[in-house]
Order: sequence, then structure tokens, then C-alpha cells
Amino acid sequence: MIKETKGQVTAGKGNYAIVVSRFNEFISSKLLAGAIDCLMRHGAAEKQISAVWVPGACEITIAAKKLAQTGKYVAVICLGAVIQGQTHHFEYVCQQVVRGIGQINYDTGVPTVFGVLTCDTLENAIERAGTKMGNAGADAAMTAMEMTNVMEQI
Ligand code: INI
Repeated sequence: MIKETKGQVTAGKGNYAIVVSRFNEFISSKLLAGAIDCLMRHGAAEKQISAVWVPGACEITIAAKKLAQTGKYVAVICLGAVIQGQTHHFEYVCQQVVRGIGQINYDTGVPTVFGVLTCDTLENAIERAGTKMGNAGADAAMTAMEMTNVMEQI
């Protein structure tokens, strides 16, 4: 008989940290609202959720790593919006954040979720911040809860 592990998407009793970048705040504030709404609709109380604002996507990882290392959080959710066109270093910013968040997972063992939009246009970002394509903050919160539950079961 195969032992199969599947994560439940419920908030449980643990605390969740959210790191959100202020650059493109019009978008990232919508991602934050989506993540908080999703956690609370899956059973989290306000006191289980902490949000930390950082200047831009490049600063997400240092704050996320410190939060993960505290041992106070079952998961860390990283939110932001990097939008092509505003910068020539779009690719570098995206690569740094993707790699950095991945590394935090391996280094700390705390599920640290990539909820950073990397979009060609502002319109693409708006579509993923609570309009046509859903809300990437809520999606990241779903992943955080599922991974928390999977990690508890393993
Ligand atoms: N930061 C973002 O979060 N999104 C962006 O689109 C962006 N652009 O376009 O440059 C951005 N840059 C700032 C960067 O993340 C750092 O905050 C800055 O370089 C200071 O370290």
C-alpha cells in the first residue's frame, strides 16, 4: 500500500509572516489584501498574521530569511511586483528574488512562498492582483497553508 501525503488547505494554529515590497505598491497592497483575506477565510485569526513591508523586491529575501529563522512562523509568504519596462535590470531583480527565496526554503526548512509577480506590463500585473487572473497573493497564501500542512505530516 502506498503511503500518500496530501496537504490540507487550512490555516491551523501556526503564525504566518508576509513580506511585501512597497515598489509598485498599487499592486503589492492588493496582493497583501488577497493573502490576508485567504488566510482568514481558511481559519487564521488576525493575531496569527504579521506583515512586514520592505522597499522593493530586492529587499524581500533578507527580511524573509530573518523571519524564517526566528522559528515563530510556520510559513513566510513573499509578495511584490516586478514589472518590465520600468527597468533595464528586470531580469536581474527577478533572478535574485527567485533564487533567494528558493535558498531560504533550503536553508531554514520553513516554507517560504514566491508570490512575487514578474510581469511584462502593468496591465498584466493588475490582472493578477485581484482582477481577471485572480490574486497571486491569495494563491501564495494557499500554497503556504498547504506546504505547512505537508511539512507537519512528513
Ligand atoms: N523593485 C520592485 O519590487 N519592482 C520593480 O519593478 C522594480 N524595478 O522596476 O526596478 C524594483 N526595483 C527596486 C529594487 O527592488 C530595490 O528596492 C532597489 O534596487 C534598492 O535595492
